[in-house]
Amino acid sequence: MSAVGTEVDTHDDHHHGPARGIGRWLFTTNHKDIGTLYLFFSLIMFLIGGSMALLIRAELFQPGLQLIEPGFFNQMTTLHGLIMVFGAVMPAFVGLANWMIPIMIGAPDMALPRMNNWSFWILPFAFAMLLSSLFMEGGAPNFGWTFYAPLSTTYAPPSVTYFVFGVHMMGISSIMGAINIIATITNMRAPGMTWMKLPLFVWTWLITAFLLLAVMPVLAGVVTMVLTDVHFGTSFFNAAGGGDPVLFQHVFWFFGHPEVYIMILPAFGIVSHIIPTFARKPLFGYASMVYATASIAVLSFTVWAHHMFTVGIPLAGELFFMYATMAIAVPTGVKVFNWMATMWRGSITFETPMLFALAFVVLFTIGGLSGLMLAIAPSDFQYHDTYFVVAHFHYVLVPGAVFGIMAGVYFWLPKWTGHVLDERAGRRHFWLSFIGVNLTFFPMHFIGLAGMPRRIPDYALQFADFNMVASIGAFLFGFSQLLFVWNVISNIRKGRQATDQVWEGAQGLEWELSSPPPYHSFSEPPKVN
Ligand code: HEM
Ligand SMILES: [Cu+2]
Repeated sequence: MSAVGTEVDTHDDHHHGPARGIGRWLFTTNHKDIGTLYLFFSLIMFLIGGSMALLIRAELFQPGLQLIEPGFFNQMTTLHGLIMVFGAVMPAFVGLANWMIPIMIGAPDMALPRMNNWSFWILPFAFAMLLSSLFMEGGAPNFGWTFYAPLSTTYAPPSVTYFVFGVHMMGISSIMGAINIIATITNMRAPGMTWMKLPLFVWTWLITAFLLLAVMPVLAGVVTMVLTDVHFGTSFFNAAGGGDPVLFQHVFWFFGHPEVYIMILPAFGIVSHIIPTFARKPLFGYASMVYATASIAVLSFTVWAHHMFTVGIPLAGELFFMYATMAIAVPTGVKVFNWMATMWRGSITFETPMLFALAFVVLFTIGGLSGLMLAIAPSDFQYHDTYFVVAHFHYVLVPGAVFGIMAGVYFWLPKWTGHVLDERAGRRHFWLSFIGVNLTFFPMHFIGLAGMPRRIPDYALQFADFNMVASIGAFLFGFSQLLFVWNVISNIRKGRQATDQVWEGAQGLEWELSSPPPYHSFSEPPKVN
């Protein structure tokens, strides 16, 4: 009988272990293996997307054109955005979900293991398709990650077709992953694991999976309309043919805004496990966390046109989308309050996962506050399409989503591998990332307020100083990620042995299992009292 009143039978001798060699990874249906594949894939994509960001920042280090010509700059910003969103952040969260959800709910695996294998293996093909467009005539997609029509229809390079096919495959992968996660959480919970006993990471992923199920088909629809406008003579977005380019923006952002919550809700879940562990206090307001997550997800369908305040939608529409966007701040505020209340009077220690989790709370809140500024329609007329917007979404995506993922990896990797990471290297990685990310994106608020547009390879002299600081910060941030890569690679096999509990205050079924856990985790469903 263990501390949290569960009975866990983990002896694995009657189960076959992993296969050997490349065959193991190609044909595995095991959630841990597939989790590992997703995480390694997203790390590679993060490094590719990050290198493109550094190329962009190298060009923007000084006014004038030094390194790359404007057309290639557009390709770099477009691919950077697409790769970071669909290739790095989303697969990383699916990787964490694959590793953690079954062992958190007491299930031997995901509900649909073979589909799980396919959900992963479709991704490398999708991104090979997208990246190969760099070597095609006319180059890679150059119309921004938002691929607005008519840039992506009338003026698109031939590679737009590969882009559409690539996005279709990414969407299929996400939809299959979402179905698997919903089926697993709904049907594979151990006896006694009732809904309001579910770990918060599992709740945030369940809600994220429903968001994915709702909006990925919308993305598939809008890229298909781009495809038919380009190849089959339809005029969905072609004004000359009776279509409407503004329609594109409505359909795209109906997907696009919930998409940003798909990239942050799982991180809310991760942080809600880490803060109680290192504050040595139970999470404050478990139920309100669940309801806040659900209301954020519902509200996220009602705000999409806040990306379009300047296209000329009617005043009543602007007011509606302005107030709806401000309303999202309420459940988000509940979460921040609950994390603070959990830490209040706790006996806090600052191991690397906790450092990333704390920076997540503080810097994500900064991103949220600039989001509130952007929600005010009249002032958004000034901010729209400037570097203020670039600063806003990078604060919610880099110290937000990426720091959340880093915190999760530092927290759970010792459980996955049975080896702890180098704590000193972890702290160095944290502080260099913390300084780097603020040096990069904080100055962007001010050059944006001063009017510097986004998506331009050159700019007026008065923006030079802050751009120089931002570029230096970007390189500091970029290179400090190599410390993380080194820490992971040099310790996943040779690091100091981890205990099963790993972190003293950690709670949950996953910490009942050995480190690393048996290949099939539980041979009998644990009973959760
Ligand atoms: C690693 C550090 C990063 C740096 C230094 C960086 C830098 C930049 C810069 C300078 C731009 C603006 C280019 C322009 O408008 O001229 C940009 C655009 C963008 N970034 Fe990042 N970024 C980083 C990480 C990320 C991450 C982690 C994500 C997403 C998860 C992301 C998503 C985007 C998106 C969506 C765009 C808009 C692309 C477009 O305009 O179409 N970035 N990034
Ligand atoms: Cu939005």
